[in-house]
Amino acid sequence: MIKFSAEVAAAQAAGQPIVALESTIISHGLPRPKNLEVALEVEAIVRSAGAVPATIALIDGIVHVGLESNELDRIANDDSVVKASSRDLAIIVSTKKSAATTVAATAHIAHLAGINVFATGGLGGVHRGHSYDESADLIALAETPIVIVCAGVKSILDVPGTLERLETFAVPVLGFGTNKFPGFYLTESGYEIEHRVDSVEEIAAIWNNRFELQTNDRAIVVANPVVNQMDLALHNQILESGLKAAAANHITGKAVTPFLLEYFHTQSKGESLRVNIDIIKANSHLAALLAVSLHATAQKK
Ligand code: PSU
Ligand code: MN
Repeated sequence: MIKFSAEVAAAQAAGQPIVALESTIISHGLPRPKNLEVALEVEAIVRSAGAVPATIALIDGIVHVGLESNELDRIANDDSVVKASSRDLAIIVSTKKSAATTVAATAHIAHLAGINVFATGGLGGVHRGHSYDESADLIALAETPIVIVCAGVKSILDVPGTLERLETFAVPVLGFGTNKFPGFYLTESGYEIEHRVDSVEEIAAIWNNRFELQTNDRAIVVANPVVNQMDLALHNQILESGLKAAAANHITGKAVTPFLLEYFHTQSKGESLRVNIDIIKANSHLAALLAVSLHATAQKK
């Protein structure tokens, strides 16, 4: 049921390090035409760090691990591409539709394909004001052994609520070079995290030790703070008006996150877009370095 791109198939045959990349960022997170440009740049960043990119999506009902350039173009530009989380996967396959995959769906497929490092922008989590609205990303993190590099959870969410859920699900959260939990568009969310790592080798060691301890049945979150954050006052002002706009427009379900991201990008006149792109690039680079390090430790064993 899985089709591998030529590049990913070759990497798997040769045992090279691979980084999974999600596609909802491309289809529903970034505006056209920047989305395709960024998707290609992110893949190039992974390659230049010594790993092979595997962007994951469903095309005409087939699960793709690694996209050829025409397939990436389709995910970026075809209006019929829907946003698929874990629960949608079998339905999309049955109906032969095309879909971009969220963190939850991408993590699941990456694990199926034997990939253990994954880069995204910001995780989904508990929504503000509606704590019953919890991203399926959280459940996927609780069920999928994979390292996910992100810039924290999206700042549009209930950050402390999400951190508490990650604790409940026993998902370790590692701050990369920091004890401050990053806030997606913001370098710091205002919440602390207990564990800090300063190198990919430390993450690789934790990953390997989890196998020995058999606590490796779930994800590890690596939280990588953005270097040049969005202007704080602008961020807070747009967040407040964006949440009101989402309520006024009766935006619900899986449309909430894309609505708020787009609201930010238009209201900030591209400032949040600049930050979002920086985040995705930095996380993909770090994920690639980690994949290379994990690969080296696996070979030594
Ligand atoms: N990170 C970004 N942009 C995005 C997303 C993450 O920088 O668009 C996507 C991911 O696919 C994540 C999804 O899984 O938002 C969360 O959606 P929801 O809140 O509906 O679970
Ligand atoms: Mn939701």
